[in-house]
Amino acid sequence: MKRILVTGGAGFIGSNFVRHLLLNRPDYDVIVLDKLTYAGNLENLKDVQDNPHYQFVHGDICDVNIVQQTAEGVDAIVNFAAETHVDRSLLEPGAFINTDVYGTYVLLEAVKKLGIERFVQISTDEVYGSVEEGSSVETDQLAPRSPYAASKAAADLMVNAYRTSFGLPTVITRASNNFGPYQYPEKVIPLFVTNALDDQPLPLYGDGLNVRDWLYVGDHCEAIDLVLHKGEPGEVYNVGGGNERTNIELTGMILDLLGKPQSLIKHVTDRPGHDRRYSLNCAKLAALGWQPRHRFEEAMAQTVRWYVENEWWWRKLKSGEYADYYNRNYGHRRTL
Ligand code: NAD
Ligand code: TDX
Repeated sequence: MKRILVTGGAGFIGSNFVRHLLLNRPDYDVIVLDKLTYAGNLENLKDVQDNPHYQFVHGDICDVNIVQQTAEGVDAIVNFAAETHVDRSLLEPGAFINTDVYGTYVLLEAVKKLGIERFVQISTDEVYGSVEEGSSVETDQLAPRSPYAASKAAADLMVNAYRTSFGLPTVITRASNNFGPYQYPEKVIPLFVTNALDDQPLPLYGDGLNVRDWLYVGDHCEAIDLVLHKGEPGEVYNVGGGNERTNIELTGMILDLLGKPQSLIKHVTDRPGHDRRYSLNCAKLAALGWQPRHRFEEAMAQTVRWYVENEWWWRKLKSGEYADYYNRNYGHRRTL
């Protein structure tokens, strides 16, 4: 494999993965196809823009022509492109169905038509639904509960259908909550870090006892690299960090790392349909040779420091469209 198309490569995980590939696979050519939605940002890739092995194409994965043109001659596609924020999927689900479902179908058609060797679909633990006890295995039934999760689950089913019907060389990864540098400040960690830096309240949904499993983005990139090269066609691989924390624990940790008071926490009206817990069994990926290498406390300290030191990156994102979204999502919430 030499030429990799990374769709959605200007977003949070995609840009970290592009950097990972250029560093660890220096003979590869990496092409990014990205629509540059509110979440896509070329500044995420500023440090690699002059790398001769990197190329950026501005375009939509729902656009058949641009996808076919860009995918011509590539050995693999890794698809990160998606609408990704659960709260936005409650406000405007349409974009999620377009990009996450229809866009994935357009990519699968390109894989079929062009005979591309490998298609990796980046999916999520949210497709399993809320897991009150135990941990999800790859064969569990999908039970998505938000429009975002339902769109991602539909995409997973379409990927598997193309595998079954046409023998396409597909693999799916289902990761838990990622954290690290370049995450758009609507997601809980960068949102709470940047609010706290400005001494603004941290809007914690409900009782704050919902559990997420935190995965450092660098560990996720290593898992995707492994699955891209060694994953069995047709298989699904869970990718979890093994760091299950309640949101209130996570919030307390952020405030401690920043030396800010716990009084910044404001319990507000819960997210409708808020999944209580996600938990992944990752034995299948471990058997392929992957383990997360970063300790949660250290990776969190490093991540919080990154936002402290890179205000140039996030400050300008928190105005304009963001301010309007913030008002729509948080303006009506009551303090509990
Ligand atoms: P993100 O929102 O930061 O980035 C998404 C990127 O996709 C942006 O660059 C955006 O411009 C691009 N994009 C959106 N619609 C597009 C379209 N129609 N055509 C081309 N590009 C388009 O997302 P992220 O957090 O980096 O997530 C990447 C992938 O990983 C997603 O598929 C998501 O479902 C999955 N995932 C994310 C997490 C997480 O914790 N962030 C966990 C598990 C899985
Ligand atoms: O303001 C907030 N207050 C709050 O309490 C926000 C934004 C979130 N939360 C809670 C909700 C969740 O329990 O924090 C937890 C994490 O929320 P998000 O950062 O919105 O992530 P989540 O909904 O868990 O989904 C994320 O992980 C799985 C990503 O956004 C998805 O793209 C990924 O698939």
